[in-house]
Amino acid sequence: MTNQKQEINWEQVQEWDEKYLIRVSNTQDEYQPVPIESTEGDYLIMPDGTKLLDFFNQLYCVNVGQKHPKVNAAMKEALDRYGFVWDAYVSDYKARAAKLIMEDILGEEEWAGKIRFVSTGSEAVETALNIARLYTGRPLIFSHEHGYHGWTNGAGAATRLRGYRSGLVGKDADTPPLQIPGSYNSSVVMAPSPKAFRDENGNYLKDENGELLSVKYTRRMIENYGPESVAAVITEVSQGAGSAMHPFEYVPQIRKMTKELGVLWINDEVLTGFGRTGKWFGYQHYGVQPDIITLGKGISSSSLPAAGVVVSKEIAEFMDKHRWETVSTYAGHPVAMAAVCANLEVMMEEKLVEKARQAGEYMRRKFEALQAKHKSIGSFDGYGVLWIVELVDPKTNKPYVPLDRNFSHGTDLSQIPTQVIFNKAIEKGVLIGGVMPNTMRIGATLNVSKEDIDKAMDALDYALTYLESGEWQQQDQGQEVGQA
Ligand code: 6DF
Repeated sequence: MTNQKQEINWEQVQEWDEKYLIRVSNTQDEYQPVPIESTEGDYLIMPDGTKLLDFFNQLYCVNVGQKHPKVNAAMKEALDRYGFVWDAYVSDYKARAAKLIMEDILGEEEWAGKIRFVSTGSEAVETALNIARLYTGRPLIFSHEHGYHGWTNGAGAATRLRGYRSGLVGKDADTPPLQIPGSYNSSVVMAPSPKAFRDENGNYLKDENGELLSVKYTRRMIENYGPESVAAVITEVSQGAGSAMHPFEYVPQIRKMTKELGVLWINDEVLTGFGRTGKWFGYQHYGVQPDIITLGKGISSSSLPAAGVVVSKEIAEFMDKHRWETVSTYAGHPVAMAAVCANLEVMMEEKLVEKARQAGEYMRRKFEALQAKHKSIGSFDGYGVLWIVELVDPKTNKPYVPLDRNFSHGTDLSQIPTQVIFNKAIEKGVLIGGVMPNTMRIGATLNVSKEDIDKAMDALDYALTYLESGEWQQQDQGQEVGQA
């Protein structure tokens, strides 16, 4: 192959893409191809040279930025030595990746015992649920409304976002969402979201002891099923796909409750882990320690698929004494592990967790200024490079789409506020918006520049002005009314 960049026939590429690939969140008719020729830092580059500033950070998963030179070099070096050996074999990369996470990152926390690598976040959650059930000998898992933990059967049962039940969009707006038969299973119980217990002003309701009613109700449900049947409660300290920040006291109160009831706490850090929130892991904001955490996304900054599960010392000791029939072909893939090592070393050498915390403080000030100008920003919250912006109709101060997170994409995309924002901001070369109808999910690399933050916020300012004009709204929009 010459060094000259190979000419790619993008028309031919798009023809094959449209002809042969199964779509996921759109019907074939609705599908809008977005060709990306290459990536750089916080940017995606289209075949015509258009540069898109990615303020989703893909799926909140490119923590050190696209194509980081040290990560790419490490993968190339590993390719000089490996092909592939499966998990039964020892590689220096896998051992070093474990050491970096267990000693360099978690070494000062007495809870962490051992790690198991897999390839995706869903696999990490499957592994965590299996280990919790094996360790406790109990079947039930408690999850939460609007939680997202993956798509595979066990993880998918703990996920409760209707939009992920592949709702139909556009011309089939009145068609109920496709439910994957068997995707709800009886071994997972859904506890209420904190948002289910708020007063008319959005304040979170508490009992006379200061316990959030959502925690009190979760406790009541566990007592109803019997703690002796409950293996674990699984949470996200901040719901990424569900696009929801919790009241600060939620996590500490859930942890207190699980200890009192004698059930394990699994905190799903696939999305919030590895600096996303301005700390190495999201639970570290709340002064608590979990029994199990799940890892993915930022573990390699998505340079190659990698994920994992960290269990407590007590659970690790139990697993050491038992055989466990499980295999994942690519678990601990040596080249993926090389990417993990380089990715984590970059985060430490470049102090990216602290940079993410500082970026978060800057973004908070930018959101405050935007909210002073735009009444459609009902609220915003977040930390590091993980932010949630709740949109409201300035005329009513209520969400534009009343059904909100129990929404199933059952309406015209052009009437979904976060899609309206997306379509306007992209005119300024910025990708920003959300997967929930009324709530924007905003992310960036841990080392995002102030200039890029300013560019994204200017594009958001432009898009919010259009949103508030109401020019996009169809007058006969008869939305069914439902609870958020
Ligand atoms: N746990 C959490 N997030 C996750 C995910 C998984 C597990 C999805 C892809 C997402 C995130 C943001 C917006 C929209 O995909 P996977 O199997 O590697 O990981 C499952 C807390 O957020 C995936 C979607």
